[in-house]
Amino acid sequence: MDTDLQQAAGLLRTARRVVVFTGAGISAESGVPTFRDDLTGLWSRFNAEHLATPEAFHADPDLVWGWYEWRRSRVRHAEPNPGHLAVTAITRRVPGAVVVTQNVDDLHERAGSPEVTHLHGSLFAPRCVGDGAHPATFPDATQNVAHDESPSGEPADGRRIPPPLCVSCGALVRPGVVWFGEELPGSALTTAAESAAASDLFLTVGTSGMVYPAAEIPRIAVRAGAAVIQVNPQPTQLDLFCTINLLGTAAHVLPAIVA
Ligand code: BJW
Repeated sequence: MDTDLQQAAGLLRTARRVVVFTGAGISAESGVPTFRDDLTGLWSRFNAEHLATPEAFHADPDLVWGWYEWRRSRVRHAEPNPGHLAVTAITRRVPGAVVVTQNVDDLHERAGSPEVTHLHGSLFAPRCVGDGAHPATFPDATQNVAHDESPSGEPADGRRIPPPLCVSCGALVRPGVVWFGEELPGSALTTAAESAAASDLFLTVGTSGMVYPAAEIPRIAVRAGAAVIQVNPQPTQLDLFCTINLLGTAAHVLPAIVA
């Protein structure tokens, strides 16, 4: 085992207050696309301003809902990978370990991690846009969406699906994710910030560290004196802050440091 991996495994063995902070990269090997990777990232193929803002939903709800139905379908057909399973192993080994994710998929939960804090919401928690912000229940249409994908796995061009209407108040139902310009759920942000401030070991996995305020969380851990281990095959905005920078993919590196 190489020295950095050995050091990381050693830190994990002795740590008492561990936070695992994940981004889209941990789900990449499950076939869920990241946002900013060249060629394969969602934002290299789709315009975030037209799909991931409140203004976009207001302007064209059917386009936005259709795109998120395609995203939901992709996640439904994906399985947790060894990276997600290694995170679960950490939660079992270290009492009180906290998992904070920016991801809107449910792969940590399906890998068995308990109490995952979702900073950017969930594809599976749509809510209405009305005053009550009711949680929404409606028939799952993702089965149909999968059949409409092109051979490359992309949604049919311009596919529009009208959002359902809230059964409580009749307003449009919207994806339960945090779009650009929107506030993060307060309780999730507080849990993340407080856990980072109290941590002695902070693992950041598969995130570019570019999107705020989530990108502030690893920096809080650094200021608190925690050791920071990064797992990522590419350089990131967080390189400067890392105690150990493990250049590799989540599904390969995480199981090696948990073993
Ligand atoms: C692998 C791998 C493998 C690949 N293994 N690794 C301060 C400065 C500048 C701007 C701002 C600021 N504060 C706020 C802003 C504006 C904005 C922002 O941060 N913009 C930046 C882009 C500059 N932030 C906001 O708008 C936020 N809201 C806000 O600030 O509100 C203020 C407010 C206060 C009061 C009232 C009202 C408002 C909200 C941000 C919401 C982000 N939403 C998204 C979409 C979610 C829904 C959806 O999924 O569609 O969240 S954007 C997207 O980016 C998504 C992600 O969670 C987030 C982070 O991306 P992530 O996970 O890091 O992915 P990538 O693709 O960037 O990186 C993947 C990494 O994995 C790479 O490093 C790869 O190398 C690596 N990798 N394969 C391991 N196998």
